[in-house]
Amino acid sequence: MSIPRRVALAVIAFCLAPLAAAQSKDPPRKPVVGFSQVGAESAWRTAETASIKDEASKRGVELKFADAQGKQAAQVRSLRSFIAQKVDYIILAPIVESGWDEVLGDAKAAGIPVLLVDRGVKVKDESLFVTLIASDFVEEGRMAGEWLAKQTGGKASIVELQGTTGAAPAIDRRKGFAQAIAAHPDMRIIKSQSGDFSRAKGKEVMEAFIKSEGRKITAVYAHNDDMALGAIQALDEAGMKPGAGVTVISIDAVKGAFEAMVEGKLNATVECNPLLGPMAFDTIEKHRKGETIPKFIKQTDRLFDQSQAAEAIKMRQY
Ligand code: GZL
Repeated sequence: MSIPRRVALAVIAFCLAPLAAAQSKDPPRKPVVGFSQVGAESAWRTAETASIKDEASKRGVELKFADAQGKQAAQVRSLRSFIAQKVDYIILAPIVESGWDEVLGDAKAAGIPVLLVDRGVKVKDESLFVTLIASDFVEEGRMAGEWLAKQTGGKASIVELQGTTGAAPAIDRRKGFAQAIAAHPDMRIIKSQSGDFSRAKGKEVMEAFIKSEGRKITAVYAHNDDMALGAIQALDEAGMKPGAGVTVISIDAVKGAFEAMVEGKLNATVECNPLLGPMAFDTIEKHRKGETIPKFIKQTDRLFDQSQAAEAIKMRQY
């Protein structure tokens, strides 16, 4: 008994339909991503911005970039604008830890996942962000303190240049350093003040420290290289021989720090990786596929001192 031709064709079409559908499926549309950046206060920040912008263009992702110029209110406005534009993802480098519950709640209500890069936030509900891609700042502070203890034989009168008030790296680098030197009663922080992560402010605050403490100062701990370079300028102008008479330790490991170590004016710096672009966009791709994302994606850091500077500077990307 022959099957009518039209029935046979219908059966074949039915069997091939799923295959045809699979082949016709377009690749998923590229996401549109809003990136709210702290500002441009340091060489580290510039490197981070470049890394995220470069990675977006490499992947053909439309990136809406907003520079908050150091103002949290500007960041909140940018996030609201991204929500109104219905972006697919938000990348946020939060200038300070607090004050994010409401706007991150609005992003969640709009169904827009938020990735934190470089700095964390304190929120009541951690489901307000997908993950934090950053260094462990307490560990960085501890590494700096332990190195200084070894370098000075556990005896130092330290002035501390803190980062931006309320920022996660400033809070935690201070905490880690204090933990490390607590084991050494002859290591004391005699002055501590924010230099806002900038070279100019770091120089200004260091000049005030020199004015009030003068030759009592035997070490400087700066929460980033930009402030350390400003402090080195102030020490030079005061004839206090940075890197020799006064030991200087900082964090970031940007190129300027290596140049200062080669010159013998900076003693050591703890690396804090700013090249977070690839990890950020890999994480977005994984999230889109429904993969489970850890709440904290920790970057590895290491310390560089003068003995490694001349070699290491040749390999530095930022
Ligand atoms: C660290 C970053 C800090 C850098 C500074 O992740 O937030 O902010 O250490 C930058 O140089 O200004």
